[in-house]
Amino acid sequence: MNQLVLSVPDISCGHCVNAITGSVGEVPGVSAVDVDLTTKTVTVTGAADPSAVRSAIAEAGYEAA
Ligand SMILES: [Cu+2]
Repeated sequence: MNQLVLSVPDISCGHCVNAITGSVGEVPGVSAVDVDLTTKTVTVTGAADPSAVRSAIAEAGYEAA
């Protein structure tokens, strides 16, 4: 099972966490999403295409560094 860790500096509150979790969770191949408010990172577990994960984060209104 692959794991992808992306830094998303604009994560600032629970709303951000929920928005990104929901959007990335819909990407095909994603089995788990963990958004860490403290470290401002998004950890994606599964076989998802990394570019699709980045797009989902962008659709939620954020940008992966
Ligand atoms: Cu927020």
